[in-house]
Amino acid sequence: MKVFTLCMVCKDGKILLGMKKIRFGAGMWNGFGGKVEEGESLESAAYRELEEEAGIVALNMQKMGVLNLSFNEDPAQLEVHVFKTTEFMGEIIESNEMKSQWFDFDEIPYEKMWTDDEQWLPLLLAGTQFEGTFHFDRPSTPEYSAKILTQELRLIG
Ligand code: 6OG
Repeated sequence: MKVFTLCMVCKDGKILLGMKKIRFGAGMWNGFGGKVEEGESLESAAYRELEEEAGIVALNMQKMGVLNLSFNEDPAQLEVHVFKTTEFMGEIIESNEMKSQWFDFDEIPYEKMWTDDEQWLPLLLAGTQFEGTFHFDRPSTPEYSAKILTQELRLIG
């Protein structure tokens, strides 16, 4: 089981998404995040990854949900802790991992995102906390969009 963070930056009715250039999820838009390091808290990892990938320092970090992700044709099991940031300092930069762009909430490019995002991102934008379990056929690649085989999505609170 690998533990990751994922931070969605939302401001003035827009969401900042990054086009992932390398590794897991390359070719797709996503929030900012990565692997939680040994001895690091989930929240510190979320702040660190956002700064590394988008160049900005968050002023708040709200825990919104957790995703349990697994695949039929791949042993990877991921626990992704999802956060929301609405205030930050600094200039958005392009990193070697991510090229970022703002999207209106009604123009989110779900067709070029992980297929689970369409299920939970509307909840996050509405301020609802969630816990989701998604089982996919296999990880997405730039040529193949992972299909959800089973899913469970629970709203919290
Ligand atoms: P690095 O390779 O940068 O971390 N991630 C997912 N995000 C979404 N929305 N859906 C998924 O469904 C995901 N699986 C992984 C977690 C990978 C980043 O990608 C996220 C991390 O933020 C399968 O270290």
